[in-house]
Amino acid sequence: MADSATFDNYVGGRWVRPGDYAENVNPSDLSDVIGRYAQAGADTVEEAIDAARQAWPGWAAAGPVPRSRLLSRAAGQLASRAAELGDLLARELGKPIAEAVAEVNRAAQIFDFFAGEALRNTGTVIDSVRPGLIAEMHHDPMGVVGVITPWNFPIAIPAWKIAPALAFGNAVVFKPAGITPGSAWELTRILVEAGVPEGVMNLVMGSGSVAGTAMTGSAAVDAISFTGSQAVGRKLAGACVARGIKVQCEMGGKNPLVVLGDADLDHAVDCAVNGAFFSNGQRCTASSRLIVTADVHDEFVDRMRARVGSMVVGDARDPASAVGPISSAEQLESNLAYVRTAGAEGGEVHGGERLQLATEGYYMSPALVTATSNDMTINREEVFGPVASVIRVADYDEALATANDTEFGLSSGICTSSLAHATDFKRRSQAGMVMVNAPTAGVDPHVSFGGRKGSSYGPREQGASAREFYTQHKTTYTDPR
Ligand code: UN1
Repeated sequence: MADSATFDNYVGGRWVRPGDYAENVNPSDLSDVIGRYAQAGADTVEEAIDAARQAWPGWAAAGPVPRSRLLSRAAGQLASRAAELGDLLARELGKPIAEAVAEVNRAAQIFDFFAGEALRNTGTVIDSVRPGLIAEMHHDPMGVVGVITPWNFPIAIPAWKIAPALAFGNAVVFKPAGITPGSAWELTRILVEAGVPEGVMNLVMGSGSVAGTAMTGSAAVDAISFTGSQAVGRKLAGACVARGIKVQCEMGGKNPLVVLGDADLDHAVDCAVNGAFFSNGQRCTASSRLIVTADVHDEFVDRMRARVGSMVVGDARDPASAVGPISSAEQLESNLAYVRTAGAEGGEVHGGERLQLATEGYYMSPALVTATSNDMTINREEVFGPVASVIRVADYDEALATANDTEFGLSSGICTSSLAHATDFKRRSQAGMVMVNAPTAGVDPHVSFGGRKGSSYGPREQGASAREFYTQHKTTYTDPR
């Protein structure tokens, strides 16, 4: 297990010491070393996959009750330790503390939901066209499932992949993002203490290029669920399809929030601030394009500038901070470069500056870029930081066309008091999730999640839809003679 500040991988029911550890530091205070985390080589990933292969038939045969109970116990632990685990999450990622604690509670709710789903894996009996025969549809486990997760929701996204994988009788090999190993390690330990059988749950912390590639290249993995960038997701999906294995990718967005002149403007500003800047804007569901009709544009911009300008940036564990540090030096540099490009292409930049605070950390002020057009880089590419742009449009029709003019299609939103426009937008928005008078980000733990176009590939995640990915169909015919 762990000694003072080293954290090992978990393979085949044992905590395994690697050749290498990597230090992880707090982005709010670079002098704060959180711990030293194991770095899995390709050999460790192979061992984890072998262990999962051997363990999964037993888990598949265990039936729903042990699986449901395991998930319930994990949910209880997550909920009762939400304050402590939220603090760790805020410390390793820089997510503001209230949101970090809320994320742990959300992970608990996800485990609770799938504890129920484990008991509801019903099939279908169909009358055969041949008298006397019985046709049945079953949902069988996939086998060994690889779970590759990003850093921005380091406990909720692993929860919404691992909980259904285990609920439906699969064995898991879990590769978390390199900069948020602590939450992944704690989640794994919770499952171990809750009694997950040896080999059913494996943790392989390490780099994407080594551990992720080893997992994608293994012939013994039956399915991979991935959330992360479009570039990595497309490559991974290609590799999985070439090997004929099931794959699910969730790859980000460039989500529009439309504000019409008949909207409750205070509420629209709340939705935009929440959607664009909560969680430091590091959400694939972030409202990064604010599309506003001309009749209300100037008033909306004035109110947004006042709100965004007054957001307190500081240490993520300080409850006074509305915006924490950016997750890493690379991400900070990338955000600042997008802001510079937006200015160079003609946008008016408000905020978006590098900040030096009391502790050395990856701080920047949130940025609102006004006077943009939808063809500018800032409106085409996902920034993944506290940066939002405003696009002025003439009317609803132009707003809808602009909202849909993107290669992404994860979420979208509209603020309006017009039932006709809200209904039309729900119908014609080319996004997987459409919000009316609500932020584009922030989703329920028990409802299907996923996008269209370049945002997603494969079956939906979460809610009742999750079973589609974590099980495979079997049709049987029986003549009971
Ligand atoms: C949310 O908006 O609450 O990576 C969840 C992401 C998404 C999760 C967003 N997969 O940001």
